[in-house]
Amino acid sequence: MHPLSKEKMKGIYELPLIELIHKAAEIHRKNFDVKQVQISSLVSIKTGGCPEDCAYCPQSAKYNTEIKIHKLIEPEELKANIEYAKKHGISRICLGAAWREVRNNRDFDKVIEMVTMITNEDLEVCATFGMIEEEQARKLAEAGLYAYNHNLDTSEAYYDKIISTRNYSDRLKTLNNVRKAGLTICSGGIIGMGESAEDRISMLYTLHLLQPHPESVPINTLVPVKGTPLEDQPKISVWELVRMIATTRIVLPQSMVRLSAGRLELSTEAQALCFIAGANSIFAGDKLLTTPNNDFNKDKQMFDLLGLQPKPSVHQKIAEYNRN
Ligand code: SAM
Ligand code: DTB
Ligand code: SF4
Repeated sequence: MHPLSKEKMKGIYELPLIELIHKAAEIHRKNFDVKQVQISSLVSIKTGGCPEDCAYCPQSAKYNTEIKIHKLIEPEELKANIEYAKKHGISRICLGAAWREVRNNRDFDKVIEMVTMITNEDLEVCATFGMIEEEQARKLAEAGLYAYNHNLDTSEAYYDKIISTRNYSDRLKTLNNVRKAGLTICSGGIIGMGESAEDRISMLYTLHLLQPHPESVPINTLVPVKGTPLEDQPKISVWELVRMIATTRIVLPQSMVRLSAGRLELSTEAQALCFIAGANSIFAGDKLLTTPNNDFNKDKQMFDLLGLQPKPSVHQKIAEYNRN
């Protein structure tokens, strides 16, 4: 796909909602089996005490939040998560650590071990560990890492309203390191932090200019957490979320669009609209990293009601192909 101009992208974002949803649904159907939605789970392997000051984040050491801080877990502790994932159609496990950047120390050896453990079970592993050098990303790739998550979060113009301890170019540099190491990229953002439509379009434009496009694009709605600077941020309308998802689907047609944080606030009807508009992944399990998430059984009921199926991991698809 030739890059679109920013004006063209703005035109898409501003389409009458019903037309936007139709257009996105058509593009979704062209590129994916619309019944398949990937179920991912999150594991916070190191929680809290992060030196960064991201205004949305309960894990920043700068804010007084009520999370349970812990140092890096041991690889064995992941066994239960792996078993649960395999039993419940979860095909990707995303490991999150509240680090500013990856360091070459004992903890890094442990995460390498974790990545190998999960990959050996034919699950996709994604990691979100903050800034990373190409060499470190390469080591994770060699251990089997499938994707690295590093969100742009918002536009470059709005970035310094949200984070002061790093800048947009640091973010883009990490994404470039991840790509050079041969990993797939998971990068998206958060809506509902007080940003304008222009900021949302700019963020999508930056993602759209990355070549190849990020394979995975999480769209989070802010979960306001007590103690963070954004704790009193007003809720956004579900229609804004649907508009964002539909635009993402159109401008990043082959990417997995992840209906991420904020799902707990959504009705089944609202989630169905998001799937129609092109979302094809969710985080499941009763906890995201530190905040609550939808009940797994309710999600299962939603899948049954809407006729959705859990999408297998790439490793499971290869294993299936080899068996036949
Ligand atoms: N420290 C790493 C980093 O910043 O890349 C990884 C962990 S961080 C928690 C991963 C992503 O979670 C953030 O980029 C942000 O998009 C999302 N996130 C964190 N807190 C959130 C909140 N309260 N509401 C919505 N999304 C949130
Ligand atoms: C992403 O974009 N959203 C997920 C995952 N990538 C790491 C994290 C959402 C975290 C929400 C706040 C919390 O639970 O701490
Ligand atoms: Fe740290 Fe990541 Fe939270 Fe920012 S989003 S404070 S870098 S854990």
